[in-house]
Amino acid sequence: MCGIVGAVAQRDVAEILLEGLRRLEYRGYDSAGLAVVDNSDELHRVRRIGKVAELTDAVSQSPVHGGTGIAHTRWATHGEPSERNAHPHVSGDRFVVVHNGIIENHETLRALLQNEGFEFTSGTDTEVIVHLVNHEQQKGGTLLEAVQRTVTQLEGAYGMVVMDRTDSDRLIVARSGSPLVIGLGLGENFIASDQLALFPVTRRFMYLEEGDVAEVTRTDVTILDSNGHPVEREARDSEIEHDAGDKGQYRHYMLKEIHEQPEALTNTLEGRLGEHQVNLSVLGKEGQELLNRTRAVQIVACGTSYNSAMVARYWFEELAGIPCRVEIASEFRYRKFFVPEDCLFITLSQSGETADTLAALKLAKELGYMATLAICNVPGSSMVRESDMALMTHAGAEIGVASTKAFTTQLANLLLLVTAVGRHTGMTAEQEASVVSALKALPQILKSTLSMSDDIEKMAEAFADKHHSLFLGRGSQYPIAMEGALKLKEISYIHAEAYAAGELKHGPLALIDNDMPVIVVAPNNDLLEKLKSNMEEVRARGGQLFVFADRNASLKNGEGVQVLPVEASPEIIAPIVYTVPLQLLSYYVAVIKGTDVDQPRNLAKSVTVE
Ligand code: HGA
Repeated sequence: MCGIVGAVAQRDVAEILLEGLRRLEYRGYDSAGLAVVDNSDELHRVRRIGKVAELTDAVSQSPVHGGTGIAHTRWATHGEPSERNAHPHVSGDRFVVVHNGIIENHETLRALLQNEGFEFTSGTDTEVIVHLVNHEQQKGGTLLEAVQRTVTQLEGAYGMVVMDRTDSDRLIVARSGSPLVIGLGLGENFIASDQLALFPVTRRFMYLEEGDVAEVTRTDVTILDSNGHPVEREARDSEIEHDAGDKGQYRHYMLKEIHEQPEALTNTLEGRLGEHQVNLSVLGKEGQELLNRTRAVQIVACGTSYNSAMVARYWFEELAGIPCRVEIASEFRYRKFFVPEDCLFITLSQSGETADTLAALKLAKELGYMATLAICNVPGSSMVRESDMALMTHAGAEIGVASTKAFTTQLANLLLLVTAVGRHTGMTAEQEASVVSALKALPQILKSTLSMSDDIEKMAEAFADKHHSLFLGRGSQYPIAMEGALKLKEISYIHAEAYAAGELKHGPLALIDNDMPVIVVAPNNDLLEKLKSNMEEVRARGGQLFVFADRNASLKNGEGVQVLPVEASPEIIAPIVYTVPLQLLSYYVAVIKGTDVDQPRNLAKSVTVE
């Protein structure tokens, strides 16, 4: 969330900053701004409400020149989206700050600073930082020292960059709870909240650790750890193979990413499937030994990742026969937890920077779980670095705010993991071989499933004027119904609820009328007959059913029932397969409704605030 870009260079940096913001825009897009210091030490700040395009227009109308600058695209947490609240914030026409995170003690600090005579011009928590830096600098010393003293007074989370108009040879950066990377160039250096922002200028990065404060000049990077001691942070070439690029033939990133799933799944499974066995040697010998020892699992995640964890719960208990608990990260981090013996703690996150999940991971390490494992899409992310082991999803950069390929690749990795654990807890070699063969077939099945696209586009028309909807599933398809409902809410703004189909009669049936579409995921499994009864309950009350059913399930269109046949698939991978039509449905409903599919209102990607 919130994108930060900074540059210290000899050349003009405004274009680099704007391009960086465009690349980060999916993380926050209610307003944007930049500030650049020119050769005469003049500060030029431009801020605009709305998207980065508004800022780009403003800069192209009155260009800004200068080799040192910082920029930000905002997802408001404190203070409404407006020009006055857009970053960068300035103090005394000299100090300039962009910030990602939340300063929790901002009210106390604001009162203190106002007493000292500082005038606030925004409603943000961020503005306290810049006045505090100003206040500390007045006590003397370097800007780096002023920032060090500043951060000791901050409670909450921050990734920040500080610039001094009168000394534009350097930028000071600090991180605690919000990611920042330093991009290394030749005679120029850069900063960003995500390496993606800097790919046009460098592929070499240094990742700051929690509590680090650093000084970045054109030629040097000096880093101090949380105790103020100088530290070296390794410089690494980015492992992200290809740039997210553009949307290609697709109208939206989301549609592109939905269609990339067969390839993403192929990549995620590459090297991890033997002839009849799962191969997780990527975790190393020690990692595999930890899986041998695992006798219980705790998964913590948020949003879409939580839904994939919920599918894994069915898998762990059914296939591996071990207890699996799943908890929303923002709940886990604030409640007391019982830690079973030999319990593996798993976090799931596309970005690896999800603030609540990271906090839960830290807590888990203190609580004494046997080991921690992250399933994540971004190499080098905080979650990957802070976990004992990581399984990368290799889905490629996901730009659409509504997660698609990150979800299905997480599921595939979870199934690999269930199998690698399960073979030590009672799963037979035949069961393992059938998981392996199902996973091998998966990319091709997904390809066939994508060919439902045109039919789903037609089906979507029935949703354009609806305000509410219900999604139903049973067993491991219940979390898929949850994910379908989440997708529809996120991008079409239609209220959607998911229920385990057996729950209908305990309340939600009261909502059914012909204005409430009911979407059902109906693979051909043991629960199909039960599900058919649940559908009858809806039909008998005038509900409109839209059913995604296995083409062999002999479900037919009829009065109030529209059936879309789905490619047959082995039951174990059916949750992954049925996700795809639900993604397409929410996509086409959103397109018909004319919403901003890739950047839906009020949301942002990579939730780095609590
Ligand atoms: N709290 C700051 C920054 C918000 C943020 O980091 N969002 O992801 C603000 O509201 O401006």
